[in-house]
Amino acid sequence: MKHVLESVESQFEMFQILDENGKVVNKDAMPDLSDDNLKELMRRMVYTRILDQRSMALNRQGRLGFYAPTAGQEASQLGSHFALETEDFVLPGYRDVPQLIWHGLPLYQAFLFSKGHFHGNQMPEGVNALSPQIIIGAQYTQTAGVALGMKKRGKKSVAITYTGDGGTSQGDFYEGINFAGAFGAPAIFVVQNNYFAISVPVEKQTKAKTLAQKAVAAGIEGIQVDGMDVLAVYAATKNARERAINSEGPTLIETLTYRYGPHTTAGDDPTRYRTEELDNEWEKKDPLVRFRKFLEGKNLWSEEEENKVIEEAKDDIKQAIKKADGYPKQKVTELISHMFEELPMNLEEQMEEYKEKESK
Ligand SMILES: Cc1ncc(C[n+]2csc(CCOP(=O)(O)OP(=O)(O)O)c2C)c(N)n1
Ligand SMILES: [Mg+2]
Repeated sequence: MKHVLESVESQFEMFQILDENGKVVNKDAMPDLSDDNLKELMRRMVYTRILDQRSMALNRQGRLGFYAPTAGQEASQLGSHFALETEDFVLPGYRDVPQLIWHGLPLYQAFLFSKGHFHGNQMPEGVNALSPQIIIGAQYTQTAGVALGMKKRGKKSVAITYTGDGGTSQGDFYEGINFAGAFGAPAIFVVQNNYFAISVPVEKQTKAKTLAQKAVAAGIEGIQVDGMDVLAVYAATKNARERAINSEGPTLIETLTYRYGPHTTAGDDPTRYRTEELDNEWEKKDPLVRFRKFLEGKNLWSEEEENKVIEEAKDDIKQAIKKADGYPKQKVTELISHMFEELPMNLEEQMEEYKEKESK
């Protein structure tokens, strides 16, 4: 029995294309991306890093509400998203706002989501996504359902979802991957393993050596990827997408990554559960540094180009936060009517009360 476990675990070696120095270590796996595609990937990562820095600052100024930092996880988030098509459906967790933005959610709406405004959850026509899930793991069962729906309608598209290392301990995680496997649903399940569920380290979360190996019990494909290597994440997701639309079933992708900031802006102090050595170790693996070196080696990126992206991001953010600040405040009646299709009896009275108050 011990041998079975050991032989399973030894199969899940980390898939990498670019090492920490931006050197190609796996030429055969290099995805087919044009120079423009490669530059676009870098542009998105730089833009998203700036968005993270500005979001933290805006939160401190009281202009944003709930926010889960993303710095460190750009390759995991954007490399996987880059492998998708517009018709694919994205079911994000609370830390996955960048994927939503690159799937088409306007920035001002992402800010309204942070402020708790219902309009932040209203996907524009043609943006195939749900708003970020706060209930850990729930997006996994929803994804199995969305993907099965696509299959039944004969669509050549996939549903992709994201959770963290902590999320793999939830019942919904197992139900989702098992259901999708049983029904051959075109789903991609991403686990961004940033080694901590708030303050709980992954070693305390599970006895499993990898999270990717959890695919085995569901009878689906699983792969562990260097989540700081945007090309590896892209290639793994692209492959999973192709398999999914060719009726070869779902895939579980574990990306090894790190969040540089706190869990959320709600006030946890990472220095109480992580060491400086660990932080330093991960900053050396930084996805932007490594990809920048790779692109510079191909004469595809420069400081000038990067500064242009930074300015563009700052300008967009300035406009978007202004629009979010000026957006009509939500009313209690709106909150209730958007929550329920049919009003429960006990809320009818409150609805009347608030209609009255709001009309003054
Ligand atoms: C069902 C449920 N239980 C508990 C929580 C509280 N909670 C919020 S975030 C979190 C940790 C999640 O960690 P992980 O899955 O590793 O994701 P990360 O935040 O690291 O991206 C917990 C326990 C919740 N939101 N939902
Ligand atoms: Mg985590």
